[in-house]
Amino acid sequence: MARTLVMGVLNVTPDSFSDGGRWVDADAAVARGLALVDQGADIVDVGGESTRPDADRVDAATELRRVLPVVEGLTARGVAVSVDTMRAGVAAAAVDAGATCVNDVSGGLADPAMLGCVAERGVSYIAMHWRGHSRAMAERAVYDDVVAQVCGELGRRRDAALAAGIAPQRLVLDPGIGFAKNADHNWAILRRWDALEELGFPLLLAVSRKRFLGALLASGGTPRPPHERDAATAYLSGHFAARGVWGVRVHDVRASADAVATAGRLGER
Ligand code: PMM
Repeated sequence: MARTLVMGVLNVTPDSFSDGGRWVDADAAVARGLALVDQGADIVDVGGESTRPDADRVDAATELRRVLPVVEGLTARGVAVSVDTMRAGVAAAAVDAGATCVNDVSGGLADPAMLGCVAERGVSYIAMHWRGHSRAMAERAVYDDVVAQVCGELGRRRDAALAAGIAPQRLVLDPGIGFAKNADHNWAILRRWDALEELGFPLLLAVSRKRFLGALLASGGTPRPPHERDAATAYLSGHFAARGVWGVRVHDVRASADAVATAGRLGER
């Protein structure tokens, strides 16, 4: 792998925490995806279901209706697309429409058909650490040793993905920053990235605009709003690119693409 990949976030949802409601129209979403590529995205991650804390689930038909035209529109224009979904049916339809990667925040736990579906289609798979749907997330943010437990639980998802027949060279792992984790949990995981590296697979960093950055940058008790968390996000993109992370999933693509390029040049020998 030459360098860290930049995955641009494209949420085709009315309610995602940072870009919800902006790209619900398919043409606008495709245009947004093309703009992300212009800004330096290697992959556009298209999602039709918000996973923010307390979000309600959408039904499969709605999710498919949101995602499919956008995947088709982007892949027709030669854009590499991943589909952000927990549903095997949505993943299958998106792959059939040209998506080359399935990004599953549940790591195969939400839909028992997911791992087999991905294995059968031979596409890449991002398995994230997950402890339950949005409504149950906060109460499950309880750990004795967050680093050891996240690594242990994610290691079991790795094993399940491989056992289902997903090719090792197509598997990426993600600790799921902000998913059933409070700010201290998130920082602990980021500080102990070496423990995740020991799982032996490429890693995705997905911190973009997340709540723990808003808390870090709060002023007078008011969290920094999501779209003003991009400098902190880009710093982490550069930092983890220097560590050789496989990819960074971000909203502000330009800043993180610049950070990744800078880290790459600095790391040359
Ligand atoms: N976070 C969100 C959505 N999809 N996918 C992966 N692999 N990892 C994440 O941490 C992740 C994700 C939520 O953020 P968004 O609402 O801004 O997309």
